[in-house]
Amino acid sequence: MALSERTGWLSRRALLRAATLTGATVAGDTLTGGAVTGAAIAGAGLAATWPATPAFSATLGPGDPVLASDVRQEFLTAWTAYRRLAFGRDELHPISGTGAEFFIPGAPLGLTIVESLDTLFLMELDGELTAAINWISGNLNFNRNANMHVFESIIRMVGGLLSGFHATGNAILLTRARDLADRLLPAFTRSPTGMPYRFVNLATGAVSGNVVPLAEIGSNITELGWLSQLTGDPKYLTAAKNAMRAVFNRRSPLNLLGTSLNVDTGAWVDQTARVDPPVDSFFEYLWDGFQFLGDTELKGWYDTLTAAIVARLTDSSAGRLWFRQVNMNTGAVVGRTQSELTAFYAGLLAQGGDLARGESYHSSWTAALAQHRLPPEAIDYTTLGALSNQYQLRPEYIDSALFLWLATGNEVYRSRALDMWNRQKAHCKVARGYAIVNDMTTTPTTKGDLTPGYWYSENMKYFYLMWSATPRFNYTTNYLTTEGNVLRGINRVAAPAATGTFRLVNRATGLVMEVNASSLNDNAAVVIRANSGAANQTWIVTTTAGAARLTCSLSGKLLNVSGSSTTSGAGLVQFTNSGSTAQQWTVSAVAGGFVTLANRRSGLVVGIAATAAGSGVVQQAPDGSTGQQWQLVAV
Ligand code: DMJ
Repeated sequence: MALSERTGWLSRRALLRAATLTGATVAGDTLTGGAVTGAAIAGAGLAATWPATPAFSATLGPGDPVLASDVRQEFLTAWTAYRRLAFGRDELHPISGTGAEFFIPGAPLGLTIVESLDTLFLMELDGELTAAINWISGNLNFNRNANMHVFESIIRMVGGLLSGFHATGNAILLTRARDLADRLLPAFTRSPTGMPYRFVNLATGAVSGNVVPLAEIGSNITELGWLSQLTGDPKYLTAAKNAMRAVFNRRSPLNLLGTSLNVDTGAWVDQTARVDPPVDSFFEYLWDGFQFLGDTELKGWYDTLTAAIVARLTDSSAGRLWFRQVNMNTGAVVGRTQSELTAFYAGLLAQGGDLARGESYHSSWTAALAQHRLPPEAIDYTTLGALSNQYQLRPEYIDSALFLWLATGNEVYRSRALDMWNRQKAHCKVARGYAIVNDMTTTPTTKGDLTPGYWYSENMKYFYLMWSATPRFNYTTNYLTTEGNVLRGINRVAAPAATGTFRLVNRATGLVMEVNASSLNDNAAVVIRANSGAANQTWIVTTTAGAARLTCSLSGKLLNVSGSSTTSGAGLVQFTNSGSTAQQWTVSAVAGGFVTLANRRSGLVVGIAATAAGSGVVQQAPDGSTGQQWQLVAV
């Protein structure tokens, strides 16, 4: 039985309470009053109806609940660190415990929130998704008098918002995506060639940066095309298609493309033909424009250019397939290196119909990986030696493993993904999640202080999809963008029945509330501890007489105020249920999606006695500090 038909283990699992997503929802992804019109889309040269082309048809093996849970827990650790320390900032710096901006210095755009939207949905972290959407609704503002990087904005922000809209139907996400796209559109419309400039001032529309690599010119047709579908306005799709056509029309007599163009003059600046970045996803979007939008002209361009790549760029080293760099006009070889990012091409070749070459190319990267702890940023493929010892938490090898698995059902690709999962855990893990690696040859590896936004959108989603068998994903008809944003194939099914089991993560420390040592006994003290994922760190929240009870998952005993419960400073214990008000808590939301837990009898609030791991939990007079605030993270 195909994996997409099996959802049994998930529905039996203890899962989170289904949260109500805020904001208006829109049925079927179609805005009321702005419905997609076939005429508008046909006018832009595309099929008038949404193509239902099944992308994948292989029979898939069963999910692996243990691995899926592991991925989810690791994601949660990183996400809760971001929630506590950098919520709304573009990216988390997990080592210093701070955040920083990716796009505009001083102007947080919540990149990690946007990158995480559909991953949160797929992992059934609905409460966290609500907090994310609330932040977007209240804070995300694109009216900035600053230059924005057009390519990164479209694949990360527009794509992320659209995938969130696909997952939830929340209209605010589509509104924000459209607002950003409208602000970015001058990059296309002010260009004499139709190929976009690199930067646009979001407030004024002023454009800059006229030397642009192909990935930046042509990795936008699925995001912009779908925006046209959703709004009924063809201008987004038209801009994207014109840019791709302008590039295709400048191909060499060998049907090869170079690396970068001057978008004012249309002249090639770098005539190196390559599959590597910064060209890579240009080819991906030719195929995707066909697969996702049904544009057969794009498929023709993909076929023409891919035939030339196969004829002129394929290389063999030690019997393995690689893609060299050549001059686009002469075909002369100019390089034999490979970027890690090019590993995506294995999956693209397979999707584009060349399964044998796709599988072969993934095996080449598997051989390279055998020489290193992690995939190096770049290699000399004639030796498999690293040209850089960095690994920036890149997703491309896993990305291809997912698509080759979907295409073939061959378990070797999940084995390769598992190998990468273990390597990521062994060499990239830090206390607050995962970090890029600046030097993979040291022991331990030398970490860099960054969790890239794409890690939330790509790596963790790919791993989770391979092992979760989630009913929220259609394993046959899906479409994922170059940034891993799901634009087709999310099933908006409700989360399975609630158990209301949560971890309580302290806002000040990030430590998790747990039952101390002899946790099966009455009177065991409650402390905060680093997260181990153990059952003595999870709490079942149920409502009784209008207040919450917190039951320890391991012992089944209730969180209780010890001794003189009206006294500030009294410690907390777990105790068999007495039904007393000392065992009942008022859960109140505070800013940022955190909660306070006030004891019903005393009115005092659960806080921590100190900041260290292992310090006791007490009830104290409310002081508004973050030490008295908790994140309820559904498990
Ligand atoms: C991601 O932003 C996207 O996958 C993009 O297409 C290029 N690669 C990065 C991550 O490596």
